[in-house]
Amino acid sequence: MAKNDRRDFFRRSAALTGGAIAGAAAATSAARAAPLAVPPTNQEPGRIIEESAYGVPSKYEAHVKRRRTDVLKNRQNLSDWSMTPLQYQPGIITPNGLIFERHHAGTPDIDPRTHRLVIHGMVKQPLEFTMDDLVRYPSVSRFHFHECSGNGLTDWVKPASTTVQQTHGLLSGVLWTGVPAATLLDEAGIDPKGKWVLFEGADASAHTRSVPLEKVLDDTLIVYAMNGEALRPENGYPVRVVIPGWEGNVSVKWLRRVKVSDQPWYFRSETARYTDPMPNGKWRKFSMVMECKSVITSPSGGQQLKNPGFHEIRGLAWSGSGKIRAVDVSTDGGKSWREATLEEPIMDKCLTRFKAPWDWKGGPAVLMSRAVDSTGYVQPTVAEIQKARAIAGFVQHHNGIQPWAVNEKGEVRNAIGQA
Ligand SMILES: Nc1nc2c(c(=O)[nH]1)N[C@H]1C(S)=C(S)[C@@H](COP(=O)(O)O)O[C@H]1N2
Ligand SMILES: [Mo]
Repeated sequence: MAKNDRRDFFRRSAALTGGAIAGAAAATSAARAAPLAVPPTNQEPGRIIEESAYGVPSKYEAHVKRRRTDVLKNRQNLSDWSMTPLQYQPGIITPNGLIFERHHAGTPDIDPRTHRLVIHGMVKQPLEFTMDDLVRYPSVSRFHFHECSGNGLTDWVKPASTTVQQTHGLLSGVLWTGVPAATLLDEAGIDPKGKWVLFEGADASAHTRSVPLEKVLDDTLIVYAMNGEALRPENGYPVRVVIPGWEGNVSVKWLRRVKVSDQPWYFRSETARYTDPMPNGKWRKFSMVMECKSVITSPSGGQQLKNPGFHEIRGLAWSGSGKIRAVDVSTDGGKSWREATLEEPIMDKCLTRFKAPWDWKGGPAVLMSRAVDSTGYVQPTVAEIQKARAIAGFVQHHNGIQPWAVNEKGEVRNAIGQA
């Protein structure tokens, strides 16, 4: 945005916010003079504290839950996934019971007392850790987004999914706690010829990936806790690796083996899957960074605007290459854009919230968001990302701009490929 445009924009949005909030008061709440009736909850004591109970959300929030894709039919439930209800997520953190799940052969039930993790291969001294050993190491906690590279794979070309949970819900925001992988590898002593690191899971898929040593020493974590409690079984209990900003697939769950080598292993998940077909007929050799992306979570698919007037456009932006620098929003399908407000804290490889006031006139509109990260990378349109890849079947790493179409009744629907 040029300097003058920016000044104009601030004037316009200040006017919009002021005027619209006054309008919203008239449209969404009723004037009242008489005192409120005293409700029954004021007249009798509430539920008492239950001994040793693990708290659960209000029964009125029962609709807020993980769901499977509504596009693909799963017939065997072993290689499966569930998605985060982003339309109900008010902050940058996803509660543990709502973090998306993706596994290739079910969730194992691992006893932390017998679980062992080894570091071996090109190291001076192979090491074996119990869970008690791991928690004794100096620990760190970091906020990061967590996204499966298959996020959006049902909606590459045309709208198939109805809600943002279905289009973007292979995404969560998590506070991870554990030990930097560098600490453990340092202790094992890396052979100077070491260049790649293998991570292997203790599940029935024995899921395995190769990660460059540079990334492992930079910011990779061996974690045992998420959002203030032990990992949940479905997310890797008792220990997993977290590779910040990279596709979820490399963050191997139920971690049992770390091996150092001078070359990658070329596993199925890095050759037959999780890489990208390019227009020249070749496939990318490794494609692990999740590039800059954003999505409007409200208003979003399946929701309905009740009244014209003030609405706050809200959404999430993230980048595997750094921090979010800016998010622009459009309400006219990308013809014009204005800058949204980013909500602090804005952290590296983490979900960032954005908000923009919008005065809905009651007519059709197409809402879009476009994120820019700290490297200057701009989130592509769907047309641009389609051109950059050969779209055939299950294509990964979809970071195109998501359009939501609003009709005159206020109904919001997925308009990917149509706007
Ligand atoms: N051991 C093991 N690790 C795994 C997987 C798996 O099937 N087995 N799935 C991977 C994939 S594809 C993703 S997207 C993430 C999902 O992590 P989550 O279930 O905690 O969200 O775990 C990765 N790590
Ligand atoms: Mo994934």
